[in-house]
Amino acid sequence: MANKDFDKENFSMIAIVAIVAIVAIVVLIMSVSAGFGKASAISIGNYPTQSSSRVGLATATMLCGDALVEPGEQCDPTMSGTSIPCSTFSNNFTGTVTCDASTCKFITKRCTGFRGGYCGDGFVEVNNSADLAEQCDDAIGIDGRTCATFGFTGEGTLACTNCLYDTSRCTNTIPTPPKYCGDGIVQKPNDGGVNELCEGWQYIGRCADLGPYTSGNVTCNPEQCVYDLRYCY
Ligand SMILES: [Ca+2]
Ligand SMILES: [Ca+2]
Repeated sequence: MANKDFDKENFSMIAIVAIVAIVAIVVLIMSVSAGFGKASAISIGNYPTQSSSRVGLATATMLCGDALVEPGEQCDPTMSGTSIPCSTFSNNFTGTVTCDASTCKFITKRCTGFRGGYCGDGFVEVNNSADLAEQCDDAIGIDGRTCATFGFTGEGTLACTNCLYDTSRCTNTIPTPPKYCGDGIVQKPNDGGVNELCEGWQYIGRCADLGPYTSGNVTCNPEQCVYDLRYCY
């Protein structure tokens, strides 16, 4: 009888432990699935917290702090020489302005120049009555400035929108990659003026098909990107 009670007690204990374990596993699986469903929130620099999917998009288009001045930005805080004269924005400004690390734009509020007024009054003010640090004035427009003023190397069009320079339509030229023997691409010619016939170690064909030979195989000379006939007989 005592044994039976003991078995019963043991059985109950085992059952409880098993149920608790199953519940724990189910809760764990549910929380992991929920985690996969949601983008994890992360923060980059001074950017507001954003989801990882947004970060992916930002990387593809524009990311402040990646050492590149991309369309929509005016500068990048990681780059040297991002301190520029305030006169870049208006002939009545003096002083220098640095790249704002959170926006990748210049904030002209610390320049010396006109104050007060409003956006569209024909004057560029370092701090207008709406507390906006103007970079340009909509009534004047870009006033001779171009995308190149902000270091863009492509063509594109600079705009003055709501008294701030808008570089979203500026572009950068993409540098042409060097062409050389060993880059895996057959070029005629490459940057060294060589008309490449092949790239890398590879079988080209039978010597007999390419010249006055009876045997042997033609391969590619990977260092010169020409056919290697040394083993043709
Ligand atoms: Ca103004
Ligand atoms: Ca090549």
